[in-house]
Amino acid sequence: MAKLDKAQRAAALRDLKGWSEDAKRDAIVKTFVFANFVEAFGFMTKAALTAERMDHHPEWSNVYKTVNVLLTTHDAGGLTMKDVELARAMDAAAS
Ligand code: H2B
Repeated sequence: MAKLDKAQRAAALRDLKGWSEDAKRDAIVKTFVFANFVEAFGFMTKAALTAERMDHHPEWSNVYKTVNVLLTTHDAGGLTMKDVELARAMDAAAS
């Protein structure tokens, strides 16, 4: 899986709402805020099953109703289409 070039990153980020680049990690990040802990954990459960199916896993943390997500491809040492696909799936799981 190849790392995204500048143009590919710009295009991917344009289509992803609420995601931004973390240059230090060559990653994309988003903070999801839900109504309460149960909603947040429900999202994490859905996203976890999708991530496992994709064999692509988020770096994330949860505090009460907030879930902070960072996506990067460890095998490639940076951002790839797999991260973009998982970001889309996480947005779908959150809606
Ligand atoms: N998740 C992420 N985010 N990056 C990876 O490079 C990665 C992964 N690699 N999940 C997968 C698992 C790999 O370790 C297994 C062996 O396929």
